Amino acid sequence: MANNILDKISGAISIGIAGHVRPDGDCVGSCMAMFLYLGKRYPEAKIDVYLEMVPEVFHYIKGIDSVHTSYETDKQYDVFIALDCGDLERLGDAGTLYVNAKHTINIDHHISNTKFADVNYVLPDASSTCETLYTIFEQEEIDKHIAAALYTGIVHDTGVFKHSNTSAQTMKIAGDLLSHDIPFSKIIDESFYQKTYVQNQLLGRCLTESILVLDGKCIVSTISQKTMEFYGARPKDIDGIIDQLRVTKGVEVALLLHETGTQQYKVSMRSNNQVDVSKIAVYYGGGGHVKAAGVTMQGTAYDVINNITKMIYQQLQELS
Ligand SMILES: [Mn+2]
Repeated sequence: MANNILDKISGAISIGIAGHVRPDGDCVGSCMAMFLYLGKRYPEAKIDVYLEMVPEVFHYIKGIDSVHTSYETDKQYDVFIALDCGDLERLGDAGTLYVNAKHTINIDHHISNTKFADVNYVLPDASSTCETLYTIFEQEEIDKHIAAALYTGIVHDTGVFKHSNTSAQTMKIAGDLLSHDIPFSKIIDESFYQKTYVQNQLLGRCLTESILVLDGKCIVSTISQKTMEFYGARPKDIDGIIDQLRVTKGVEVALLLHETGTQQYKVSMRSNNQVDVSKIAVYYGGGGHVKAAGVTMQGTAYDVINNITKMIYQQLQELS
């Protein structure tokens, strides 16, 4: 089955490739791996890859400079390939190009995938779209550059082989990719762990100013608009701080309050075990998953913390 997925491509003069809006590592990695692979297999074809934007951290991927970030919507491709997209909507502005194409292919790993193409290849047990692609590509065509792109996607979607989607198969594939002599330490550090100086300063402040409540079961930190302005920080710069708060020993729930207006806070919540933070987020009009949720709330920081910790306390009481 896997080997036929790309059959429609042979003979295609023009091929379009796109991933989802707000591209992450797996999206960028899979689009670039496909771009490089098809470029080798079908040198006569004109291949375009589209992404809404390209995060700077993926600069090391070969061909990244040829990504199109604007869309000529009147173009018609012989084949258009959607990668790492659960549904057509996720393609964003590339959706028009996709719909206009003569043939469509959808390759993904989301269990919720709506199979919206002529040819669909979805592996819900795969860690990432990059892992899925590995099962399609001809082994002898995988070179160092394709391997680096695939490895990037696997690393990002597994949180560096940590999340529960990491399987024995994932590790085997990652191991095989290493045999292509890719700079794996550099890929992991530069695209995943590296922070800017400002990001580290904000992280440091949040950790220093954090407080423990509920007998050490809950950790809370707050970032004011003033602090954000002081560091010249963008909202993106506080990504990941909540995860560092969460791994504090003894903590069950971590809360990060980001002041986004007068008496308005964007609250991120993470739970380690039993507490369902999505219940709390939904109660206040937000949403998310059992262990990761968010909500925007009005009031002073004190009010917000009080209201949320009360609900965490209730859940902890019910569980004990
Ligand atoms: Mn993915």
